[in-house]
This record gives sequence, C-alpha cells and structure tokens, in this order.
Amino acid sequence: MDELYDIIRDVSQDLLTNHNSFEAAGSFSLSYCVNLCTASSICLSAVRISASGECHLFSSTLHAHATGTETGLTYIGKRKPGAAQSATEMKGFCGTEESSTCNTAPSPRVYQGCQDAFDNGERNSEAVYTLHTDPESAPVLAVCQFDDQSGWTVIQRRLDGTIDFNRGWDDYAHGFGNTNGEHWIGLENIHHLTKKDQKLSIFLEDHEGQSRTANYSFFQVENRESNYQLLVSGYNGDAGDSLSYHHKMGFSTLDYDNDGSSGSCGSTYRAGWWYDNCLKANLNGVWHNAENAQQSQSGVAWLDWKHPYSFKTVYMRVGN
Ligand SMILES: [Ca+2]
Repeated sequence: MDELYDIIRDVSQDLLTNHNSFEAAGSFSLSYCVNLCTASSICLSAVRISASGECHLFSSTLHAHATGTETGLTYIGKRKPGAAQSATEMKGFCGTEESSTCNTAPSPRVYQGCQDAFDNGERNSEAVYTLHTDPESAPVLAVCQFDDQSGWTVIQRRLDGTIDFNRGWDDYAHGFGNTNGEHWIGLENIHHLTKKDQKLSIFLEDHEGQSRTANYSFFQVENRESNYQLLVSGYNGDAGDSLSYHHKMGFSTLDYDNDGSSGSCGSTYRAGWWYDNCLKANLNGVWHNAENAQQSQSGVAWLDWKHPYSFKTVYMRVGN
C-alpha cells in the first residue's frame, strides 16, 4: 500500500464518520475503490461510476433488494456491519478489475427519488435506498417512507442530538449525517428532488410524546445560483404554519449570510436555514434534551406550536 492510499483511507474514515458518504477525488480503478472500502472499518459499501472512475463510499449497506446492473454504475461491495471481510473476499463477491461488473452480487437499483422507487414496486418503508437525484451528480443514500399511494423521500431528520447541525455552507449544500439516524440530504439533492411539483410534509414530536404535522401542497428549492431559495405554500395541518414566514428566502449558514437581518441568523441560531429576520421555524437548530427544551431560543424550533421550545423528533419529507 502506498502513502497516498493511507492518506485517502484516513480521510475517508473521517468523512464517513461525519458525513453520509465519501466522494473520493479523481478516478480510481475498481480494485483500488474496493481496497479503500475494505481499509475503512466503517465503509460498508461502495459504488464506482464507470465513465469517470469516481469512487463513492458509504457508511451504510446498499440494498440487497436491488436487482440488475444500473448502467454506468458498478456496485463494488457489500459487507455485513461488523463483519470482517478481506479485499479478496470483496473482489470475489463483486468482480475484478478485468470484468468491471458484478456478476455474482446484486447491483442496487438507483432511483431518482422515493416516488420513482414506489413506481418501481418498492414498498420497504423506512429502508435506505440509493438515489440519483440528478444524472450528473453522485448517488446519495436516503430513507424512503411508503404509504398506499406514494413514496416520500426523507430530506431531514432529528432524533437525539448525535449529529452536529451547526455547519457551514458546503456541508448544507452536499448533505451530512447518517441515514440511520440524524441527517440532512443536502440542498443540491433537495433542489433536484423538487424540480417537479412536490409536497412537503413535516413531522414534529415533543419530549412528552405528542406529535403534530405541517403539510405544504407546494415546496420547491431553487438552484445554487439563487442561494437555494425556498418556495413554499398551501399549508394544512395542526402544528401551525411556521414555514411560510421563510418563503422566498435564500439559505443561510454560519459562514454565508443571505438572511433579512442586520446580523447573522445562522451564527446566532447555530444552524443552516432559510432565515429572514430571523425565524419562525428552525428545524436544523441545536438539539436539546427534555430538561433544556423550554429554555432554548436556538433549539429545534417551530414557533406556531410552542415557543420557546426545542422539539425532540422531527423529520421533513418530500413527495407528490
Ligand atoms: Ca444578515
């Protein structure tokens, strides 16, 4: 193993811990991509894009429900969590440098979004799926929720405060966290997911186990050039309409101020959001336990239900 390999392994380890996935820079051979995943104790699966040679490592297993080989993508490996597996075993599992497709292992089906997954017969609600929200971009892991009529893509989830949401612009653009727990799918992915008419559904639960919802019949996030401007309308639900206040605002983070305040809401409220002056909702705010929930101004906030209050469990999902 050369020095570069060691460096990339260490970096990938770090990125996998703090982010959903690691996108290796430059192009790598299939065997090198396999070796990277094998060398990392928390990499459970990887995808290599044949055309560019980009290697994407994931800290979750890609789904065994998948069948067939997606054009242009090679599913490189799937390890059981915690199970030791050598590079040779992974190569044997999924193919070699010479034949760059997996003959023995199923390739993951890659969907544009969870509605696409639903339309293709997927019904495993709460499972993690591989999404390709835009053909030009890297695949991303996302939780799908299915009901009788449709598939919802979870774009954000708070549960327990294990993931730090006080992050800069790049993290909010590209996503972070763990799909098995707290995560943010990234503004790029939200933009691509909401190009067509989409609804937004927000679930809120307090520390006493009461829950309410806020639904919007129209939800769209514009592109990077527009600072991922939020367009939202058509509220119904029982949590109150705290998001319409943020309609037409660009996204702000601690290091990038697009808000309607003379100060920096991202710095003050320690999160990334579509701040105006400053907020009525702050679902990426600092997570607090039950003891501190009522004291926090910078918490996971939804002012039209309770204020000041920091909610315990929250998720945001899009669908049509
Ligand atoms: Ca400002």
